[in-house]
Amino acid sequence: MSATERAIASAEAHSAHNYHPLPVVVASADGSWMTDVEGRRYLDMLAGYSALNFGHGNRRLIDAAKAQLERVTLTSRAFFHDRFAEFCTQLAEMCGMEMVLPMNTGAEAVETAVKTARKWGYKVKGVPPGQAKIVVAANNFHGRTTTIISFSTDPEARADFGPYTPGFEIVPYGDLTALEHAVSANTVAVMLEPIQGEAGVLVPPPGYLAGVRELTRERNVLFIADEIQSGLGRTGRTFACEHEGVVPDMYILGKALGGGVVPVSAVVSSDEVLGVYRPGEHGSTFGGNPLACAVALEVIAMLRSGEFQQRATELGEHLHHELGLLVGGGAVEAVRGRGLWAGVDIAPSHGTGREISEKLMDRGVLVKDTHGSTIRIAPPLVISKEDLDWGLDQLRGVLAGE
Ligand code: IF1
Repeated sequence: MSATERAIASAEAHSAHNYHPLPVVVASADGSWMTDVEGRRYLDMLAGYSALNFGHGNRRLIDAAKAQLERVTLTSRAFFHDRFAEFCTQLAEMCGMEMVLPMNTGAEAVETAVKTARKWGYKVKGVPPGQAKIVVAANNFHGRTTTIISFSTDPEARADFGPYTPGFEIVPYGDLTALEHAVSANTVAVMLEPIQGEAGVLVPPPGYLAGVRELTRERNVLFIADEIQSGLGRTGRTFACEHEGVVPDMYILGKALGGGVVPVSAVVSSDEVLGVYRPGEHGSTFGGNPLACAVALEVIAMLRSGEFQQRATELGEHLHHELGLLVGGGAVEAVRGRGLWAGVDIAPSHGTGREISEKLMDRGVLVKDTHGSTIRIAPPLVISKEDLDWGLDQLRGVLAGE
């Protein structure tokens, strides 16, 4: 058996099979490239589902983490620490908001957003106790906790995990009329991905996000934007909402906020909304820990320059131009996305998303399929144009059956 086969067999024998990874065993990574246990190199065009916007082993992030590792890594929130205030201040400032509640994973931040919206509904809006409703979109992906999958429309994500958490309404993504009918007196929030990632990088119709903003403002409902995957430079802006000139009442952030080094997530909103909490009402052991704050502060500093957003815009235009040329050639049925983020629908005649992903792996490119026939392309924002073009050449070769 090869080193790869041995590692996979052992992993399969001793871990739950809740994933079906491509048969590659990564041993090291740098920038946009990963190296497996046998020394083979792969261009990473998934970037940890956008957690690795700044690439593997980003010098600034590693140095920030190393320095903090030597100082203090965890205090719990029972005490303050000397990175906490600057993290919350700078993150709130980047979002144009006032207050932060730090967590660790995206799902934890989404759960925090749900709890916050409900508490705001009862304490501020005056919704009767236990009656709060939150409107979400069909084909959403917000994480995998029991409450979050309770409002999923994906049978795989829901099956056998009941009983489900009540209090959610589901409307078609992009449909403002349906949304208007769903919002009632007891609606406390509308929670949406500004671009639906897992659904296949679905960009909403122009004007949709602005319409959601207007409707929620009119009806005194919180507009919550889950920018865990779409945010922090991926689409060419700090936040995907910016493409429509929209500022939500609350951002949910994660993934790239920790730079792919440590899990960092947060809910960011106003004093009115996050001011509903009293001590002891919510929390987390690791939320806002010194190591997370140190890395996230470096991420915020890097985003402040605008260079990553600019790269995602310029290289994203190139990416979408090249992918667009494939549509109509028989192998690619549609391409969607924004910035350095694309969903490519493969014609069934040319294979499933998984089959294309495996063929790309054989050529040294790593992507992830979703929902059968779509592959997602989301390289680190530090990818060079040469590497991006090389990756596109491999995709063209696979689709041409070379
Ligand atoms: C897996 C998907 C992507 C997210 C949005 C919240 C979360 C995610 C918009 C939860 C996480 C991850 C989860 C990961 C694969 C990946 C994923 F395929 F599952 F749906 F990116 F599209 N909101 N997405 O995209 O954040 O708790 O994971 O930190 O579960 O396999 P998390």
